[in-house]
Amino acid sequence: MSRLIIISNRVSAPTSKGDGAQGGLAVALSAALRESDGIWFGWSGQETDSFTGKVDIQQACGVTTATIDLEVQDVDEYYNGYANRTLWPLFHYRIDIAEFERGFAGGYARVNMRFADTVLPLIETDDLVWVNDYHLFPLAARLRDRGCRNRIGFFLHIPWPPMRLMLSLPGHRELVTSMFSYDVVGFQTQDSLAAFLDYVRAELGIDIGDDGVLVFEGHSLRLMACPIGIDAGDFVASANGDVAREMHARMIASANGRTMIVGVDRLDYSKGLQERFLGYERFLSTRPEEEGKIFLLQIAPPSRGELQSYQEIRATLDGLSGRINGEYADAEWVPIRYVNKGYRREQLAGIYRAARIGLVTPLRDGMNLVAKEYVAAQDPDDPGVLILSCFAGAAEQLVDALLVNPHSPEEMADAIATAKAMPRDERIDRWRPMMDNIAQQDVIWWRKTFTDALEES
Ligand code: ADQ
Repeated sequence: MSRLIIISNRVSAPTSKGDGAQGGLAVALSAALRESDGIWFGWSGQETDSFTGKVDIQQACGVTTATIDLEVQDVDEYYNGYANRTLWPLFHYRIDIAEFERGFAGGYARVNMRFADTVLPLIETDDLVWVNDYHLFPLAARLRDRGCRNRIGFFLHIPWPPMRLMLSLPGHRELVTSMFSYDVVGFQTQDSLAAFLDYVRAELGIDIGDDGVLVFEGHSLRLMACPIGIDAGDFVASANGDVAREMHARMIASANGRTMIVGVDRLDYSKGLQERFLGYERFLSTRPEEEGKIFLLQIAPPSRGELQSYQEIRATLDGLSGRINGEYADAEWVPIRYVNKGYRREQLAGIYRAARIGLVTPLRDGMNLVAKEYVAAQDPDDPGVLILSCFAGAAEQLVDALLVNPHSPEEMADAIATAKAMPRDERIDRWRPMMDNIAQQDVIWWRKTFTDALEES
């Protein structure tokens, strides 16, 4: 196995296993880095007055991390700007809030050069280089400019937008053609891959060969759909561990015989939280006999709070949850428990298991790991029901969920009613194939499928 150099915007430094602070992605990538004696490179999260290019190399739990600090202006233009105010909204179909500022694009180009300059000396001849996510689209091109001839792969964690949306990005052609400096580009879904192909057919006039390879100006690029999974074995073990059991028992006690619905999302407009609250409100308003018999626990830790669009979604949800609770609550019951904090993975596993219904209704999502975690945490003899947005990448795999259009409050209300009334046999029949998929196409499968393709390229 070649040595692996993983590059992403942020580096999730490994912690001792089992403390629940690390996500499945970090666990899986750390395992690969340990096996291959590799390096994880990225931004430290720290800001400096002026860029020094100093690389801080650390060893933790058998993994080598290499990080750089960025200038305040870099963070404003590249991270808060182009990544989170231009690409993130546009790639989640929110052209209405995407901001197209030349300063952002300039900062993005500059930081990608800074990444290339600082990571290049760490790369050895036979290393595989794996770049992750939308912060770093042009990185391979900048590495090639500097003479790097290694195999370089790219994985996009968010959706690839439809061609007509992509055309609204100033400099779209430059961004896409820079991707031909990669050897392999991986998407979460067939849908994203097809949207990318639509673009290159229409704008670059090229098409994919029978071998799955695109050729543009002498560069060959292999495309693949390679859905990310969770660390299923570890998550199932977490759900059966002491911390999860205790959390489960506390949730069951506090539910007091009521049906619990759970939602767990970063507080982000792509997650459809407002629409979810409205769908749940529709359920309550059309089924008065359910009042007092059900509640929604929505866990939503704030993210990117310095950006205005995130402050607005937070204020909207505060208002909406307050209004719905004000209208329906009584002395012994509130319909929505709205919690803005994070939980450890083991605690989440216990909470998922206590919920008869998992409500995962993003308006757009590359994959959505919460849907998979909810399924993996269930009791095989008495599983809950997953209600899943048809616009989450996970819907390509989890076809036995109750799939809904998250924009339709009626569909969501009907799905809640169906899930609540679903007999145990049907719940098991739906859960089993989803669990089999999650166990088989887990995060280790994802990492191996991608790196094997890169190694063969
Ligand atoms: P995210 O948009 O962050 O990821 P998601 O896939 O749902 O979305 O992953 C969120 C992770 O954070 C889950 O593991 C979840 O358990 C955890 N989490 C959320 N709320 C939490 C809380 N309150 N406490 C503790 N943990 C919490 C991006 C893309 C997704 C894609 C992933 C991985 O937007 O589409 O699935 O990357 O590729």
